[in-house]
Amino acid sequence: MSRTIVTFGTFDVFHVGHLRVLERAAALGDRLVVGVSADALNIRKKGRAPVFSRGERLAIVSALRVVDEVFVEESLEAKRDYSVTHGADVLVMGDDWAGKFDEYADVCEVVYLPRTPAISTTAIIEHIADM
Ligand code: C2G
Repeated sequence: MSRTIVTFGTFDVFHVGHLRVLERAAALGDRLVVGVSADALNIRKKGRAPVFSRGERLAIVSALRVVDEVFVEESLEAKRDYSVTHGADVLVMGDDWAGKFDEYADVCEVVYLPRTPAISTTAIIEHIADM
């Protein structure tokens, strides 16, 4: 039987840390579905609008070879519904979220993958601003 992996993120200013987590998530199953955060959700999470719009971030993530399907994540709290609707066998997140989604372990397996060190959207924005 095929195994569906679901993961979430903003994926703003797409970088190699994003690519690695999606590649490692995809390797855990047969089909990778990615919930890309709405702009309003990113403002709530990070206190600023994303650099790239939702449409641009969806276009980038959906073009990746390892990604089978994308949808818009409107709310952090709707993970149970999203996981069930998209048939998740495994919910994968980077370990900056470790422990935060354990409550969904009754609908699917919950796995936290180690983050790629020393790269983040915020660091890239600050680096470019300093150039
Ligand atoms: N990531 C990573 N290594 C990095 C940076 C990010 O592995 N150096 C991972 C994060 O852990 C996350 C994914 O890449 O699993 C997307 O990161 P963000 O775009 O920062 O996602 P975030 O805004 O944390 O949104 O519902 C959960 C949220 O929507 C997650």
